[in-house]
Amino acid sequence: MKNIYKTLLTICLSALLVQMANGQGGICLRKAVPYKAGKFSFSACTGDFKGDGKPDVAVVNYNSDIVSVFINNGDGTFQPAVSYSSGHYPTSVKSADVNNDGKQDLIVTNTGSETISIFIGNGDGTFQAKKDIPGGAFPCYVAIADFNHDKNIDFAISNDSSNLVTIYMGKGDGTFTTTNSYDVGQYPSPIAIADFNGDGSDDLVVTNTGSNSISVLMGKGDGTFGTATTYPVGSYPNCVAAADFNGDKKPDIAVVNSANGSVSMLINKGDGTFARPINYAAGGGPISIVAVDFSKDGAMDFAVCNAGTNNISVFINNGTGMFPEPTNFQTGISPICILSDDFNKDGIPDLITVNNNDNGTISVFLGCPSK
Ligand SMILES: [Ca+2]
Ligand SMILES: [Ca+2]
Ligand SMILES: [Ca+2]
Ligand SMILES: [Ca+2]
Repeated sequence: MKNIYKTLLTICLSALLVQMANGQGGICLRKAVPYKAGKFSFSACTGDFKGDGKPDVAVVNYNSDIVSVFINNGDGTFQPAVSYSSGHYPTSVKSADVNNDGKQDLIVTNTGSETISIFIGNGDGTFQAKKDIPGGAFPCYVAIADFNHDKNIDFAISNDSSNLVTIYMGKGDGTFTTTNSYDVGQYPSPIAIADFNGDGSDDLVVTNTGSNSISVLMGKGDGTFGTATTYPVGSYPNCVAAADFNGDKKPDIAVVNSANGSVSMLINKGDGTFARPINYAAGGGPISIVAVDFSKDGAMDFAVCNAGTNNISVFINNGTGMFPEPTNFQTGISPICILSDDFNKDGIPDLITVNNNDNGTISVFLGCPSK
C-alpha cells in the first residue's frame, strides 16, 4: 500500500474530464458528476447515514486527516461534503451499525496514528466525534462481518507493516476487543469477506501486495480463523472482490494486479480451495475492484478502476463466468477506489470512483438502462 501510494504520485497523467459514454456491452453509465472531497482521497464506503433509504457516501482523505461525508439528496446527487477529523493518514472506511441502535456508524483505519477510529452515527446524516482504539502496525484496510454469529458487528484489519490480519470482536455497544492476529503475506492490503467453504461462517481473503499472492483464512464461526492458505496471483495485487462469478453459488475471488494491468480470477473449486487464476487485461495500474451484476442477467459482472489511465473498465459476464473485452469510461485523475450502490433507487447499479489527487474528488456515475 505504501509503495503503490508513491507510484500513484508519479502516474498522475494529464487532466482528463469526464465524458459521456453510451450503453454498450450490457453497461450504460450517465456522464460522471464530480464532487470535491479532501486532499488525496483514498477510499470510500456507502451506507444509509441519514436513514431515508438512499445510500450516502463517506470518503477518507489521506493528506487532510478527515472523513468527508456526502449526503444523498435522494436522486443520486449529493450535498457538499461535511468533514470529520480522523486519525493521521486514514486509508480505509466502512459503514455498519456497531452499537445496535439502528443507525449506521463508521470505522476508519489510520495508518499514521496506527489507530482505528469509531464514529457513532446520529442517524440524521451526522456523526459524533471519533473514539480511537489501537490499530496495530500500519492498519491500512478494514472489512466488516459478524464472525461469531452473535449479531454484533466485528471487523478484520490488515496490518501492512507487520504482515498480519487482526480480528476485532464487537461487544454490540460500539466497543471492541482485539482477539487474534494471523500471519499472511507481505504488505497485506484490502480484505474481502465471504463464506468460501459453505459452512455458514464468514471467511476472508487478503491481498498481499508485497508477495504477489492472496491469503485465504477460513472462519471457525467463533471469531477465530485457521492458518492462511496462500495462492499466487499477478504482480502488485492491490484489491480483491469475492463473488460468485461462474454461477455455482460458491464465492470466487477476483484480484486486481496493479503492475500487470490485469485481473486474476480464481474460481472456487466448491470446498473453499481455488483453481489457478484466469487473467484478464484491464487498463493501466488497476487498483480497485467491485463486483456487481450491471447487466441484471443474474451473472455477476465486475468493474475495476485504473489509476494509471484515469478510467474504469467494466467487464460483463458472458453467462459462463468468462469475461470478454471490457467497456471503458473516463474518471477524474488517479481513480484509486471504486464502489457501487443504487444511489437513486431506480433498480440500476451506479458507480463511484474516488480520485486520488491533491484536491480529491469523487466521480458519481449513475447507471442507465442498457441497450
Ligand atoms: Ca449505530
Ligand atoms: Ca460478532
Ligand atoms: Ca466458511
Ligand atoms: Ca451480468
